[in-house]
Amino acid sequence: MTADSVQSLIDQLHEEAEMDRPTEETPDIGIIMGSDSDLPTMAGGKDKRPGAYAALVEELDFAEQTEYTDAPDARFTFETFVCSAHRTPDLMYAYAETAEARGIDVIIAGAGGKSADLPNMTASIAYPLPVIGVPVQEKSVDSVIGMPQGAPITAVDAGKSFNAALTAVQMLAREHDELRDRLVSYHQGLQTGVGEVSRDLHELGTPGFKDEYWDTDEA
Ligand code: RP5
Repeated sequence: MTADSVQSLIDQLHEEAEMDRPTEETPDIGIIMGSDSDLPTMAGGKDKRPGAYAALVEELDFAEQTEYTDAPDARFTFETFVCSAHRTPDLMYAYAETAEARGIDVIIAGAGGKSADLPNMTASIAYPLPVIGVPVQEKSVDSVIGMPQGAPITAVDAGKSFNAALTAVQMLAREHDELRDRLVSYHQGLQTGVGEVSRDLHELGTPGFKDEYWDTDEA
């Protein structure tokens, strides 16, 4: 028996799949996760490393689309849902089954625990849409990446949803030069940071560098 709150999401996904909306107005990336307890890893949060949300919004100028029929001004967007493979298998199935028709080009799917089945099952149902799996914990890695021959999934290391977002945008960039430019610019920013830190470490010396860069407690 499917709960009403879940059934209404399933119905909504199917209705949206029938709408045939212009591709510029549909989310390009779908982010799903097994539980809202995965959100700190999938999005980033206080005292957590930055996640997919930060990569997309802060580094690559994407916007989150919260209403399917009311796209943000940003050309490139993503959407976010919780759908558990084990608690709400119908919702997982509906999301994966309708994703392509709803205009999604790539899915990022994260799950934790030892039975992290959302990414691999979504990859099988959404095929040929690419799915990037994020094992939310180290113990989830095997269940995310362990797919049989002929049933592909792409995956990142445990917790690295930031990289999953970059990979998703790399896929989209094959068709959108603007995204290619944003990825290159992001990488140049990384290089600039390393160069500046390296020069400072060399020129300030280790004690001077610690004074400049570290909190007093760390030194
Ligand atoms: C997995 O079980 C979820 O992806 C989550 O990582 C884990 C625990 O879920 P909660 O009990 O916190 O909802 O399916």
